[in-house]
Amino acid sequence: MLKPSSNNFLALDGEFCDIKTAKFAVIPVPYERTVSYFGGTKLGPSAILEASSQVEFFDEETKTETFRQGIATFEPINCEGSEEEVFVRIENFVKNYINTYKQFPFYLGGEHSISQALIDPYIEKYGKELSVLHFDAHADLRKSYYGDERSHACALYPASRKVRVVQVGIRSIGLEEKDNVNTGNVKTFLMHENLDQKKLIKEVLENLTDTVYMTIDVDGFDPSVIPGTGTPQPGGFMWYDALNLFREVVKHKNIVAADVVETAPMKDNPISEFNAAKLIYRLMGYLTLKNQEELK
Ligand SMILES: [Mn+2]
Repeated sequence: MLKPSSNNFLALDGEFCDIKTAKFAVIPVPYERTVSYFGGTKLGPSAILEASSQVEFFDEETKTETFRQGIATFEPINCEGSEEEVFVRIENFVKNYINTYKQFPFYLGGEHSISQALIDPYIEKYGKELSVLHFDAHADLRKSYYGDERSHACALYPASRKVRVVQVGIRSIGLEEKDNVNTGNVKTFLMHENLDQKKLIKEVLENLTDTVYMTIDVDGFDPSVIPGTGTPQPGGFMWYDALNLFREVVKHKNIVAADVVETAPMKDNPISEFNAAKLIYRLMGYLTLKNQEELK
């Protein structure tokens, strides 16, 4: 279950993807069950890994060769079986991972519902010290959707009952979840009300606790940045605005894990998976500079 993969992030091999020395781990979770619009998110992790072979080793913004920190890629978590079985399997994997490995993990989806199983073990570990930065077009705060509490439309509901959830990029809310927005543990920054990026970043930092799990639904980006996704929405984050936000969050908070979900590869157009791979590598760059106390 935990053996290193052959389809490695950045196509690394040898010492740079050795699990014993790596600073980062990439863990594919190719789960797709409850998509309501475009399918294909189960192909997201493998497409991101393949596209990552085209990302330059030298990162032009952080001016680092982050891969030298070591990036271990895991075999995909087995997502075959009943919903219940798969969720238990993912959760057990994460619990085991937390107890066994020190590498910062990037979990690759797959549809967003997996975040329920990914986040829970971190809540168990950190309790109310943990907050979740939720980057998404959708609030994902329905208690259930078409009778399913593990729908992608419910991804953040369970976490929001337990810990602080700070939502950014939100521009689609269902009537049945509107009362779950901006109440209790949930702070929701609606996209159209928060176009002043400096102000938004300041308020996001104020609303997060010091220990943060980041869940990044790629539809938080504008579809011109990442068009290949399960349920696209217009008017999302542009590339540099999102990076500015993520850089400041990494700089000021202790990030414990991240997931990047909902990439659905398009035929003959690899831009979505390539941009997701570049985003992950950039985040690794920020985390590396932060560890070296050089993040500006
Ligand atoms: Mn979404």
